[in-house]
Amino acid sequence: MIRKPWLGGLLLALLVTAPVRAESYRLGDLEIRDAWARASAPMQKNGAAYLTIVNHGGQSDRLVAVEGDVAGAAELHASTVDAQGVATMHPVDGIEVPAGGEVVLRPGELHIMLMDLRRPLAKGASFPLQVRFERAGTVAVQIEVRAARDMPAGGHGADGAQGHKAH
Ligand SMILES: [Cu+2]
Repeated sequence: MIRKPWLGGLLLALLVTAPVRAESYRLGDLEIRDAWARASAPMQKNGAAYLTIVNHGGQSDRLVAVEGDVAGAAELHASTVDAQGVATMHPVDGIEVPAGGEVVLRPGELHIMLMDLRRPLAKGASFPLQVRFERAGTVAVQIEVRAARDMPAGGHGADGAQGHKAH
């Protein structure tokens, strides 16, 4: 006997939609979502923020600058791992967002480097960053601070933590 088969479907739907997703922002043809930063350790000098940019338009754009009073400066960085497995990172002029494509900033890869944090990044808090694109202009994005262990699977880059002591 099948009792209330719809209940299972309802519960499944709730489970699927339950995870809290960061807000998404629209700026012209660009959509910015999943904006987050890793919680900082006490006395940590630099932090890192990440986001996903989707370009729904037919022309490419470039992420060219990020600003926010949470840090002394914000830079766009790329991380690379050399043949010896040593992670290094370097500033980049901009990050291309191809027409109809998307770019994901994530630990161990492209990231927004928050230099000289003015206050610790506490899990559960959030802070605004001004994100500027060459064509689309500037949008204020609220960055959610997450615990390091909440990072997406597969990413374990050093940016924002140990790796940035070299700065
Ligand atoms: Cu960096």
